[in-house]
Amino acid sequence: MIQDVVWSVSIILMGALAVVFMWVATGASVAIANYGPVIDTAYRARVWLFGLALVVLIGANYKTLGELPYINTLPKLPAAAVQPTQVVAEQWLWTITPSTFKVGQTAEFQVTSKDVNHGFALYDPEFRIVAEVQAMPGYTNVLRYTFKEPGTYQVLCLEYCGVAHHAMQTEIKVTE
Ligand SMILES: [Cu+2]
Repeated sequence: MIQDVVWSVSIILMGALAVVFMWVATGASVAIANYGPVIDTAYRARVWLFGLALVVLIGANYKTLGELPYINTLPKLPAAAVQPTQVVAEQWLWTITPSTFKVGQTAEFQVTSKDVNHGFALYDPEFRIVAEVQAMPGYTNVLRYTFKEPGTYQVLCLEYCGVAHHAMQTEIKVTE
């Protein structure tokens, strides 16, 4: 539902922008006439290139925006291959169920928030960020990650969410 609204608003705004560009481009052709045939040709080529870019960009937006939300485009894996994992963010803690995994297991994090936007960020045992997705109230964002090494992974919040944002942290244990 909200996706349809976003989609319509985007199309209307892109259309309005296109009209403004057309208007400017049309007005510019009057001034070009004073600069002789060489510049005239260059400007004409530029108008055509701009038109081409416009068509390509509108096409690309039409193709990709229509596929939101991206969960619908995730490849279908057999149910046994992924471990559904609930991630609920709230000021200022994470609730992750389950929070222990085995090496080679793929977690399908289903990430949402009880209050404001948070940033779910997963760090490996060397504290390198390996996965990240927004935690948003009213949405469930899906993120898959296959654990490649054992140890203690950290989950931190990457979206400023209030005074204790920096303390919003938990752990995920991965065993052999
Ligand atoms: Cu935060």
